[in-house]
Amino acid sequence: MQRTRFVVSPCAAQQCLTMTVTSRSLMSLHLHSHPAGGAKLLDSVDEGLRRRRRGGRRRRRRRMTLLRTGRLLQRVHRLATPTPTQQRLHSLASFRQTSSLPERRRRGLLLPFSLLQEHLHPSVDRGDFQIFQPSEDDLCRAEALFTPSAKHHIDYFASAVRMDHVPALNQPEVCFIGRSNVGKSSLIRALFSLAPEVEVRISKSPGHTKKMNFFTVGKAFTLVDLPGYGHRAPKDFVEMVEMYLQGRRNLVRTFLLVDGSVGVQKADFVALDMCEEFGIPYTIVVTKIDKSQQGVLLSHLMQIQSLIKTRTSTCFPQPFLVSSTQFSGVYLLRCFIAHVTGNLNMS
Ligand SMILES: Nc1nc2c(ncn2[C@@H]2O[C@H](COP(=O)(O)OP(=O)(O)OP(=O)(O)O)[C@@H](O)[C@H]2O)c(=O)[nH]1
Ligand SMILES: [Mg+2]
Repeated sequence: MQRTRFVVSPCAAQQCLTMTVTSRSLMSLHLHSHPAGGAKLLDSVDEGLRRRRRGGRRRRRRRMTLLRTGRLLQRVHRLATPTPTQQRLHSLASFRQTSSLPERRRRGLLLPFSLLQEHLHPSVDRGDFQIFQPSEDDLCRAEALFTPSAKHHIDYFASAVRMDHVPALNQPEVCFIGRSNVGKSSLIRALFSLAPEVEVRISKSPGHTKKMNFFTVGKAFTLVDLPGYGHRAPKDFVEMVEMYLQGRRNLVRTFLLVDGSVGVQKADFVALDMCEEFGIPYTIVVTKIDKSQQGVLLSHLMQIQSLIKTRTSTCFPQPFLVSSTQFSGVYLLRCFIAHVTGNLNMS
């Protein structure tokens, strides 16, 4: 029971009156006054208590109303304020969001080569650049795989610096290799743009990714961000990455990234020869296509195409063009990953 210390003003009791009362009934009354005033005092105490109870009820009711209003306002505010996920979702994260764009811009985002080819001489064979041609329905279905839900978690899983530290996962795996700073982590971040809570760290300075970082896409597949080779590569890079590429049983595709603004570099030839030597299926991805002029990009692309034709046997004939900052080619690559990991039958 709630106990209240109650003091009646001296004008009623002419003396100070201290009482101990409960909120429901008067429990005890200690009068420090003349006994004759007792009845009068009791009346005034009763009246005081009643008023206090009424006031208390009113105050409680007001408090409850305020609380309820407060909670309601909080809920409205919560609904109106975007969640951290919504806040960080890029406006082009989803392929569907491109539908409101002008046709040419949309085509450039979905099939970057389609715009580039306009600058190609008619005698140049375009076939090898358009082998993988998914329908919009395929793109949609692939996107669903890259969209997290309560039953389909997309998450960072583990990091490893040695082969005996890599997580034992059975689902198909794809990995990203390339020179430091070529844009591996940025590309993974763009692929995961529908799950912005997945943290993929990127940096302007080369050699940022030091470990093999594993990301799981539900039970469908795993995506691995590898450290870069070349400038500021980790000391144990060769041992770490070579062992992984050779020894990973569930690795179904390696994406070898080449910087579209600088073309194939010496270190890229070494990586390409390594993939050939290991006999692993790999695909070349040309990054940062937003960075250079179209003529420069086209000449680099022609160089890559001739390289694939003349020097490779396990490389997919079509190079993929991407810009992780502008999302060009990202939807197509999502679809290709879904396809090579066995999660998408093309329509
Ligand atoms: N303009 C442009 N810049 C990009 C693109 N992709 C990546 N970058 C920039 O390139 C720099 C390196 O990107 P990262 O993704 O960290 O490169 P990385 O290959 O993971 O590098 P390491 O982890 O060091 O091997 C960052 O400053 C990115 O913002 C792109 O498509 N366009
Ligand atoms: Mg990185």
